[in-house]
Amino acid sequence: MINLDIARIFDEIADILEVKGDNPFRVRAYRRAARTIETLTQDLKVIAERGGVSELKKIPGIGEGIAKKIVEIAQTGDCKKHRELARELPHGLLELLAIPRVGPKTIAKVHEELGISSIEELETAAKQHELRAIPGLGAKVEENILKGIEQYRRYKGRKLLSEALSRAESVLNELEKLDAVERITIAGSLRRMRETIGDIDILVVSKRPKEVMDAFTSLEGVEDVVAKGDTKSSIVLKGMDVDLRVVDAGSFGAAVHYFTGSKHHNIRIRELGVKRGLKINEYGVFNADGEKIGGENEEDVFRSVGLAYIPPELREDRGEVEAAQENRIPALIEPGDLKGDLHVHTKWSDGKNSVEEMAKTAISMGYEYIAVADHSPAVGIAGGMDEAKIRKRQVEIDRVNNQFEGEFRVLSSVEVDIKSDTSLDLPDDILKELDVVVAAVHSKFTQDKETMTGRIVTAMENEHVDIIAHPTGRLLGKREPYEVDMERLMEVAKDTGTIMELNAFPDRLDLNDIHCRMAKDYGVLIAISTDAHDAMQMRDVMRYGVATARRGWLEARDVVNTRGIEELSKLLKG
Ligand code: DGT
Ligand code: CA
Ligand code: CA
Repeated sequence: MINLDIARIFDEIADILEVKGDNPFRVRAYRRAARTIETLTQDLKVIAERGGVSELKKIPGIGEGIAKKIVEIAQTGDCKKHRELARELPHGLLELLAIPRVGPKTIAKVHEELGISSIEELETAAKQHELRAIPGLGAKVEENILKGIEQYRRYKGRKLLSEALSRAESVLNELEKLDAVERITIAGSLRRMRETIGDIDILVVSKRPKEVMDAFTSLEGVEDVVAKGDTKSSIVLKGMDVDLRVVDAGSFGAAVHYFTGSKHHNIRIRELGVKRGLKINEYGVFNADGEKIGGENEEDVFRSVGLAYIPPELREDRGEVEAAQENRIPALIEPGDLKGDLHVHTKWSDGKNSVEEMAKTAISMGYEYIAVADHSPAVGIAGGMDEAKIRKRQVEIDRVNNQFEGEFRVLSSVEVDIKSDTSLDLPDDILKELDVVVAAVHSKFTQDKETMTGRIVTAMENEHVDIIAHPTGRLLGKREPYEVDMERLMEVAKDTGTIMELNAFPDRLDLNDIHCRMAKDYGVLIAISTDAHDAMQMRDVMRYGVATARRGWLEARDVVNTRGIEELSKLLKG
């Protein structure tokens, strides 16, 4: 799919235009298009070839100018406007744009006033307090820049799970076509479904490795061939590192286990082997006489050390080895267990689809219900709903519910803002009329830990608030979580019967895996919700939420939206 590349180009155009102080509406149009394109399920290249500009323009958020650029990129692989803009921008500024917490305007200023055009220069200037001399920038900005640089370096080179997974799946699609490929699988952190991925690891069984390597290193989108051999090759594919290893059929399971990792998990397994006089490595399981006693299948490895099978998502040395010894590996939740989505947006706030369109897609996914949780007014950007708007929306919800009577239910909900003074953005007498109330923090992320914890606790104590959405507010690679006492939140959630959300959006995954497991320990229920702003997102992003839930050891019963509508209603507050 060409979609992610196009999104990347549009994001860069927006960044550059912003540094140049271009019209903010134009900047926003590119950003909006990028966000839409990222989550489209259909290949833009296919659409462009089939229907050209006119069909592209039917996609929400894509106008004439952007549609033309999509056609251009689909045909030539490149965008002239993007190239020209990048050329106009001093070298190095593009990388500065990737630093979180540092906006294009600040970058324009430091470049103009101090000639800064690299991360190192910016870091030195901030440390030596040279930035505060520039009007509009102060000590706080310097501090933020240093934090942002630290964050940037931490994430540098790591990609979101969603991006890595779609890249890896397209590589698998191509290589599976080869006769020379007998077996193929994803390994590494991607098989464990970590939230960010350093590089993609792929394993293949083949008797003709050269053919496989030739195909691999000449895939469409290869930017660099870092290494090429008979057993291992590494490429850079559209900005992502990909390793491919060819192994013998008899070693496949052992290799898959080894290269799935994690490293810490592997070490534990190897130690268990040593205790039994076995040697376990990527080639197989060997006894004291050096005879191979297993390795064709991954199960061989676990069986040889007396363990039940451990799903990849658990292999982090976080107690899974002990659990497998005692036969208490959880029956992890699966996508098919879900019966609904408790946090989606519609046209009534900042979503792109109508209530009916969302309902139809949900029905096609086999769901029994969705909660339409449009924003409350305080979240200004999102066209929030006041009381009158909520009542108007209810008429439409009632109509759709009549239409799908008995088959499907649209629950009326809001994503009500928890304001910085701890009050909710809608009064109780409106909240009590709704089926589901989702509450979330959208502002003043910098409050201290105690204040922020109190703010969320107050919301949980409200008798109408059912779910706390994206409870830490993080955006992977862009915004750190705000300070909050998670243990305290879990205690209060348990006491008040409040559900915690696992937001499935790829750059949120919030709660994260560790917090999910904590919720389970506290007996707090989780809602895996997409926060989708259109119907396609609702379908596409749920898998990342389920993956994160699995990494958090969750079973179907720990997740509230595995319940049918009747049982769900009992778990919601009044
Ligand atoms: P990443 O790529 O940073 O997201 O994380 P991984 O886990 O994919 O790490 P990677 O690609 O360096 O290596 C893939 C797997 O290979 C890793 O999960 C476990 C295994 N592995 C790599 N190096 C070692 C090692 O030194 N010892 C052991 N036991 N296993 C290793
Ligand atoms: Ca890897
Ligand atoms: Ca690797």
